[in-house]
Amino acid sequence: MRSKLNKALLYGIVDMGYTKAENVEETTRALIEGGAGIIQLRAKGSELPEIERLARLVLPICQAAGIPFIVNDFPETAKKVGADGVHIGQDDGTLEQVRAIVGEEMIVGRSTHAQDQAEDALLDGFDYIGFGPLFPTPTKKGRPGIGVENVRAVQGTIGTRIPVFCIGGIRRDNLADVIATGARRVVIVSDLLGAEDISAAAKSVVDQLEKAE
Ligand code: TZP
Ligand code: MG
Repeated sequence: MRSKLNKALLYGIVDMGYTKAENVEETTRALIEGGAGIIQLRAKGSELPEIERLARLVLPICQAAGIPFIVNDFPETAKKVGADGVHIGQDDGTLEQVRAIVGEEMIVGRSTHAQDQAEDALLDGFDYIGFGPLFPTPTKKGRPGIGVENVRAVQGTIGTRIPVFCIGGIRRDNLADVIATGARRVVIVSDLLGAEDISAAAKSVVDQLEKAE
């Protein structure tokens, strides 16, 4: 699955803040149909049994498509359902602590909010990073945007070693500008999940990212 991770340009998040539980499968399929190369389940505030239930819905869809399925925040749940990976934040412990739960094979990603954190994540041995939020976003309330100043440097140093997914406030209408600052992979949540045609929206993003390569 690490080789599949390396191919992913668009990281799709099935975020329960924007998706009704009954639409989880449909949303997952639409993101994948549009070209998302990796999918995360993000269910802030949901109880663990519900996260586990949703994960068991999303996982087989990702498996059928041959792309990695990542659980946000909960290594035990990721392990229990047989996910391909887990994503953790700066305050969610060390890679060692997570590896003790999920083992060596699972993909482990880290959120980073500054260049030094991105460098640390690479040195620690994380499989990929999220870098942002580039811009303030309602999806992650209370966190300031870090701007695009360091995107080119992070992409050039870290992004040549592990995937760097820029995140936070990226939309179809500013994607060209974000790509122009050096981004080559992105996470887009609200602009895709709020789109009338999620699959077409994702496809337009992937098309732009492919051209940037
Ligand atoms: N981490 C940093 S920003 C963010 C997360 C999960 C949310 C990105 O969502 P959106 O709607 O694409 O700004
Ligand atoms: Mg987290």
